[in-house]
Amino acid sequence: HEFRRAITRKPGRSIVDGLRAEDIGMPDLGRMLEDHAAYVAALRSTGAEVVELPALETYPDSVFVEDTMLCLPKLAIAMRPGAPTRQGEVAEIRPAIEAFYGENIREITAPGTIEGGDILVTGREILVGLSARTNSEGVSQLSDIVSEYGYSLRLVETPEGVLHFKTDCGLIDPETILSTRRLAASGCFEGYRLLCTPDEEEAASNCIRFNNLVIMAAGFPRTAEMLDAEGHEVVQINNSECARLDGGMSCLSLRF
Ligand code: CIR
Repeated sequence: HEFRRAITRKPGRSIVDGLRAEDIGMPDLGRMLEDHAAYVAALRSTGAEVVELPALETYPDSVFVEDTMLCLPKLAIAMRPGAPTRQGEVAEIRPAIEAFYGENIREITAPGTIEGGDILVTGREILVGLSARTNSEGVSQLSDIVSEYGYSLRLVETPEGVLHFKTDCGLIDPETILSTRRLAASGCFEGYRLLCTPDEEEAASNCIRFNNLVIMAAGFPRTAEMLDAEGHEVVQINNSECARLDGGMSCLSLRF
């Protein structure tokens, strides 16, 4: 599957107010901007068009655009974030989505909640993890929408204490998934080719396949080596600042 475009949003000064499960220090905007630029450059290097939206100070977590929309080839679905401080991000990104999808946009409505970080689209189905941000009403609305387009959706569990389903996994190719051992242990990837992150490198699992590249967070040499040995062209991007806000490689873009 070829991605022709991606949408990102620059981080702003308000990132210091971003949500986080645990305080491991304040994110530094200068460093985050540098990392963000490297990420955008990696996406662009594949020949894709990348739309970079301006920073949105009203929404501290708005750099994590993935949570606001699900972009499938024929339609986009506006999410309804479970984090109340993030719900307004959806209206803000909508015009950028309309520019590509026109009328082909559907939406999740109250009391449903769902965030893109809980959704993994593989070569054969859509996996959605229930989490503190994604409830069963949100999943059932999404299931109704995508089934009209011939997709099958499967409900899975996000490990306890983990923000999103995809915090712990990423798609390497249509049939291969990189996952933490704790998530794989749930059995949710049965039937797929599974690669597991080595101990202490769990945070590397939230990687993305984008055209010819696998883009992963820097600082996980054994995972990088494993992917390299599998024949992938691996790009490593510093993720220290986003990690302070529980964000990773997938959250930073919408890819379609
Ligand atoms: C949040 O808690 O919503 C943000 N600080 C991090 C969102 C990360 N998004 C993602 O994994 N898709």
